Amino acid sequence: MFKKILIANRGEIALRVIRTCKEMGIKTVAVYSTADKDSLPVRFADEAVCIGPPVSSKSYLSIPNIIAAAEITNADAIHPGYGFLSENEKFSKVCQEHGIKFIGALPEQIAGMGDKATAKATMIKAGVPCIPGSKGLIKDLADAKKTAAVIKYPVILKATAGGGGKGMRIVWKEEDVEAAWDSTRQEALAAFGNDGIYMEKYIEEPRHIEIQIAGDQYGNACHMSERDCSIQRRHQKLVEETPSPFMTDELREKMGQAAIKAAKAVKYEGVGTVEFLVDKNRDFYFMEMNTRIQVEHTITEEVINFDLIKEQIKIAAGEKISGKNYYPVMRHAIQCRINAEDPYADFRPSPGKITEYHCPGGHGVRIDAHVYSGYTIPPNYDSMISKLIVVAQTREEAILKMKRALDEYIIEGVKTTIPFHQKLMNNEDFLKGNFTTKFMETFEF
Ligand code: MV4
Repeated sequence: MFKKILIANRGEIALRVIRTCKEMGIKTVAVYSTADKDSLPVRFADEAVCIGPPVSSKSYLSIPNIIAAAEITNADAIHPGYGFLSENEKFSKVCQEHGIKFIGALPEQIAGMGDKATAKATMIKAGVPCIPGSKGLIKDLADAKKTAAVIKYPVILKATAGGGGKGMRIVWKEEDVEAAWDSTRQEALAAFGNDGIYMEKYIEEPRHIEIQIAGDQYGNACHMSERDCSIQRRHQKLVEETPSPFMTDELREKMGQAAIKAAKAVKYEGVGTVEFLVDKNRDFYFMEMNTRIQVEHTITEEVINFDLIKEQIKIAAGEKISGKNYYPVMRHAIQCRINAEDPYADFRPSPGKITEYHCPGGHGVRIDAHVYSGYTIPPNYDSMISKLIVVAQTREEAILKMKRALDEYIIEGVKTTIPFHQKLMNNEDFLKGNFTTKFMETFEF
C-alpha cells in the first residue's frame, strides 16, 4: 500500500481524499495556491506545499510544480480528484515517468476516451449501444448533408475533442447544415485546436443516467448501479440521485452489463463512470466515459455503503476488486450541490466571506464541504462550496429529509443555491420523478 499520497486538488474533494487516507493509515500532502492558504485541506493534511498563485494555470494545473511538490515530500502516489489534471493524458504520463502512481486512468485510456469519436468507435466494437450517426468523423459539408439525410433530422454535430456539452450544434433541417458545420468546426478549432466533427441523431428530451464502474489490473470489472443526473443547467449538474426514478430492474441490469463491457473494452483500472442518454422508450446509448472520481460519487457511496475513494486507492495499489455488482437495497440518496451563486440572478457567482455557517446533521445527512464560519470563498475557482447528501429508505423519505436539512442549513455572507433546492424539492414534476435534461429550461424560479 502507498505510504504517502499527494492530493493534486483543492476544496471539498481534497478534504474527502484526505479523510479516507487517514482512515487507511496513509500520510497525506496537500498542495495549495496562495488563495487557499487558509483552507481546511491545508490544515488537515500531514504536510502542505504551496504550488503557486491563485490562477489555476500556475498552480493546480502546473504539472512541474505538482511533480516538484511530490518529489520533495516523497509522495509515492498522486490523487487528482476531479477537474484540473484528473483527465490529463500528459499528467498521467509524467507521473508514470517519475515513478509516482497516478490514481486514475493510464495515459492511453485518457486519450482514447477523451477523443469522443475514438471512444464511440471503441464502444461500438465492444457491443455497447451507441447513438446512430456518422461512421467516425465527417469529411466535408457534402458528407454532413449526406449523413444527415440517412440518419434523418434533427441531428447533432459534436466536436470529437469536446465533451461535457462543449462544441455541439443541433441541426433541425437541411438548410441549416452549412452554417452549423462551419461554426462547429471554427469553435472546435479555437477551443480545442482540433476541428474533427462527428454527427449523431439528436435525441430529444433524454435523461442523463450514468453507471458507476470499477475495474482492476486483473481484467475484472463490476458496476455499482446508476445515478440520475438529469437536473442540470448549462451542463452543470445541480442535483443527483440514485436510484433513478426512471429505472427498472431490467434496465439497470442491461445498462450495468453495457457499462461492464465498456470497462472491459479498455481494460479499465480504477473507478470510472459510463454516461448514457436514456430516451422515453428506455432505449439507452453510450455518451461518454469519465476516467475520474466524480462530484456525485457520494450518493453511490451512501446507497451501497461503500467508500469509492478507498476502492480507487486499493485498485491503484494493485488490489483485486470483489468482482460482484452492487445494487441499492431499500436505499435512496439525493445530493444537492450548494454553490455560492445567486439563483435569483441567473445563478451569478457570489464569492466572498461566509460570515455565519451552521450545517445540518442528524440521521442520514452527510455534508462534504471545505467551508467554515469566517472562510472566504476565492473568486478564482468553481463556485461549489458544499454537497448536501441525504440517504433514506425511499425516495419520498429522502426528499422529506432533504427539505428538513436544507431548512437547517445556514450560510450567511454570500448568496447560495439553497433557495433553489428548496423550491425544487416542492416541485410537482420533480416529486413525481417526471424530468429530463430539459427540466431546467422551463423551471420557473
Ligand atoms: C446529445 C444529446 C442529444 N442527442 N447527443 C451534452 C453533453 C455531452 N456529454 C453530450 N450532450 C448531449 N448529447 C445526442 N445525440 C443531448 C445532450 C445534452 C445533454 C446530455 C446530458 C445532460 C444534459 C444535456 C443537456 C443538453 C444536451
